[in-house]
Amino acid sequence: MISDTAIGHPVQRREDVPLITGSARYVADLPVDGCLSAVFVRSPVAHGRVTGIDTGEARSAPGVVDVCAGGDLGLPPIPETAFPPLSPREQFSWPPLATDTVRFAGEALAVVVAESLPAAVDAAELVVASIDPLDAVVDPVDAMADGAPLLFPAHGSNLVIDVPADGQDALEGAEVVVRGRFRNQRVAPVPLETNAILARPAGEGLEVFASTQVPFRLREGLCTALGMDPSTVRVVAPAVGGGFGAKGGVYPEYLVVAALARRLSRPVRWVQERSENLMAMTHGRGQVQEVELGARRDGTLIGLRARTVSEAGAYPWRAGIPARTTRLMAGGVYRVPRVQVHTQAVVTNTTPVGPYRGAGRPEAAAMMERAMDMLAAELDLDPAELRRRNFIRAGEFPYRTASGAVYDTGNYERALDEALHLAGYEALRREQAERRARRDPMALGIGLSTFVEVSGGGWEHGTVRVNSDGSVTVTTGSSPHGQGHETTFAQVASSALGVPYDAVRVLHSDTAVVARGVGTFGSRSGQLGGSAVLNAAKEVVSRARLLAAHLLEASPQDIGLTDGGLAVRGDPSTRLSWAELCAAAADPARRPPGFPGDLAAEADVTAVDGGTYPFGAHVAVVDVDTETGRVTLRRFVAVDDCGAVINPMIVEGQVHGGLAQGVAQALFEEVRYDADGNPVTANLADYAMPSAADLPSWLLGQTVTPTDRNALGVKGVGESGTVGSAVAVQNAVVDALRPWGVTHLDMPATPQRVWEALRRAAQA
Ligand code: MCN
Repeated sequence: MISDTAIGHPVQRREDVPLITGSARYVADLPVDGCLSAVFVRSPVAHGRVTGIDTGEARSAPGVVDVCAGGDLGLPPIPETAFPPLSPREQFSWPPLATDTVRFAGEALAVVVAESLPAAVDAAELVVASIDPLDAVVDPVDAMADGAPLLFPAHGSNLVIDVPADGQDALEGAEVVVRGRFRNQRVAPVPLETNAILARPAGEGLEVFASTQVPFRLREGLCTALGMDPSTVRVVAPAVGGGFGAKGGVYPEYLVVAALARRLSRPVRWVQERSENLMAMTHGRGQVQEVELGARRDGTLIGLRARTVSEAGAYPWRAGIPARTTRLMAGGVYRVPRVQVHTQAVVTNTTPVGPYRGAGRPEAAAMMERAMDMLAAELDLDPAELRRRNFIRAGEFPYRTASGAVYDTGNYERALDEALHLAGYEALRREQAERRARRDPMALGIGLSTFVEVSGGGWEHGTVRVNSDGSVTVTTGSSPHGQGHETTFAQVASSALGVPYDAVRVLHSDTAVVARGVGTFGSRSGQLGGSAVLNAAKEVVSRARLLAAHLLEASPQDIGLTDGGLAVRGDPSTRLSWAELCAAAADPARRPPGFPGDLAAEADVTAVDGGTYPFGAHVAVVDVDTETGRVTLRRFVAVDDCGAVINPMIVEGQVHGGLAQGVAQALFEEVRYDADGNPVTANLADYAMPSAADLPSWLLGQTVTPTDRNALGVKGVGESGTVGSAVAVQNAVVDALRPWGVTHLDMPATPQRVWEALRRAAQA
């Protein structure tokens, strides 16, 4: 039956069976005869001059096939990603194996390749790196101070991105201004599967299996670095155990392993260990925000002025992506006539920072939503009321913001109404007032966030082909790693063609099978990849109508879709099944002159006006024990609007995952270093990643405001749960502590931090 698997229905993910039963194959599982194992030797210090790397003893260790360091492989350094108007600058490029300087603890210095993993691990211990330590700098603000140790002395400063605010004084005419300095702490993406790659020679070229979100981008990066023609390189992303944005780049290790496979003419595999992952996979967030929000006494916003200092880590590489997105989205869901953001990013002797679920939007939402709560407190207004007074109204779309985004569609007040209703807001405020009146040491906090984010930039590719047996093959350039594209894209194709859902196969993540594509990040796949599949399917239908009209001697306008084929409208007896149509197309005697020999089509879909703007409203309810500082998240309501929905079950799952990561940032997670740049959270005992037991049961609501920027009406959902949730919890904690004199608390709200904030406030 098509009806209960069509677009809009909660179809169970077809991906789940192989994933849950263990038959899915990750890079580490691929059976490849004669495969060598690579192990990286990493810098034990955060900053230093490399004076020599002695690989002699390692080379002669049992089972060792090769040891390379520094420039041995002749690989070019990895370029910085552009931050318009700045273009990539060579001096900040990242050498795949450190040459003269190491800039963070965990930076790759050398690689050992051996017949077995244990042999490679043992031999790696024998590589001796001589490093003259240099002073390290860890804190981004310290890194900007005069006299700070410089990571790139030729640049003269650690400030690598400095884009001033534009526009006139944002606060002019404000009757009240609230000011804050917020620290959006650095967190680690921690996908279940770490980075991993297997490269093997294939004729003159290479076959590469990698844990990546972007097979086409990886192929391009490999070809550029190795001087190869893309037609000779095949990249496959097999089962990928999550990425959360951090697998969107071409890592140094990936270039090294591919180069080794060529150099040794043998397959080489590398699978990152967990501690290695916590040091060498890009981190996320890491932004210090100085914010001033001006308003009139009635709460009407006048302007936002901010300076954001993003941590780039040791190499700017992909750090510009979140930094510029925070700038774009700074004004949030409000009519803010003037927004001025001074965007900076600095290098420090720490792991490079890059996009992580939300990539700059959670930072923007946290900045604005904390400031809105401060303003509400200053004006003695209910935070919900202050938000209501300032929302961009439903009739004002498309809406051009002061920072240059053009929001497509929205109804922010409706989302807030729904969230407040689901949370039982009035009753909660009454309970809070009662507890405050009796000075209950168990404080109740209610935190709101109303947020908007940007999703789905760039373009994506899809094809649809009807096979001779009437089944359908879809290909997509997107590369799912937990998002369920095989399910949702099959729903799209089956709905558009009127074929059973089970008759549709979706192929992806293999550059030998898919002609071109971009990949999966930025909550882009449903709207761009899904719409490409829809457009290709519609093209197949319109061609099939011409063919059916020819065969049935009818006018194409009179031909319609019927269950499993096409027929003259109102006359099911004329039905031609898809298999019959396919056979007719293949037969030159039966198809019309000039008609192609198959029923297939392709489509590329490009984002309109920078993408779509999903939004929502979250309400967090916390109990804070003011005697111990312990925070318990009692209730969490999330209303997310991602436009039209292809699969509500998958959308819910995506929101759940996003909420978990946002709440984790609010309450538990933080990447930390000591003053010398040694990582102190490089394993999962020290890095507090929550389990399901640490999280509440989410209460979800939904509003549906379709976009007019793609054929499906779909906006992104993969990140929105993360965008609004962290600050909702943070606002709830601060709300709980207000009677104790606490006006702001940086994340994560660990018991110690909460307790210290209470102590400080009591002493003030
Ligand atoms: N969808 C839908 N209706 C909508 C929007 C989306 O049914 N209105 C479906 C899509 O068809 C797709 C899924 O929901 O099956 C997510 O779609 P989308 O929002 O387009 O996001 P992407 O597929 O592009 O996934 C990227 C997004 C990002 S950016 C991060 S980070 C993230 C996320 O997905 N990382 C994840 N979700 C993740 N989920 C898992 N399990 N693992 C990760 O690493």
